[in-house]
Amino acid sequence: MNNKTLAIIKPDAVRDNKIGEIITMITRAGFKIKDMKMVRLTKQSAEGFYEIHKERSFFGELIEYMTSGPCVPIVLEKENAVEDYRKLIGTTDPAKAAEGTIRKLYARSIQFNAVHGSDSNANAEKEIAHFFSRKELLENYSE
Ligand code: 3AN
Repeated sequence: MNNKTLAIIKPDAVRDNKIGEIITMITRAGFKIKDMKMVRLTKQSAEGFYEIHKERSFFGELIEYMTSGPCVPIVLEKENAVEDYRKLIGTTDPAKAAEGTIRKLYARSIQFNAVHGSDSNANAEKEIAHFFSRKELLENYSE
């Protein structure tokens, strides 16, 4: 069954001019782009998105990083989207990521790790809603 996941091309990868290369890897892997935008997160919005990490020692740095420039949230659809996209991006720490993964190719460190991917279908739904209102989601666009 097809499902959706939220990808984010993070500010470091946008700054490095890698949006196109990363999207090419995503579409070559069989994902369909259902929605996409370029936004600069506010502090409040980034804190909301990463709420689950708020007690972590790196939370402040994570928020600073995610608000440091524009990022590109993308709604992807594919069979087994959540799991397959996590495989395509590789582990959180690029030093440990498999060859050929997005993080192995484009991430600098565990902190500046180029891309995000939802870790479950339930979180994908929440994360998509964080960036795309029901009304603006293209699949709900009726005009
Ligand atoms: P993933 O992005 O692989 O799901 P999470 O959810 O554990 O990983 O971490 C969310 C984000 O927090 C990471 N993408 C990274 O930017 C940052 N992060 C995670 N672990 C660390 C760490 N040990 N030090 C600094 N930043 C981290």
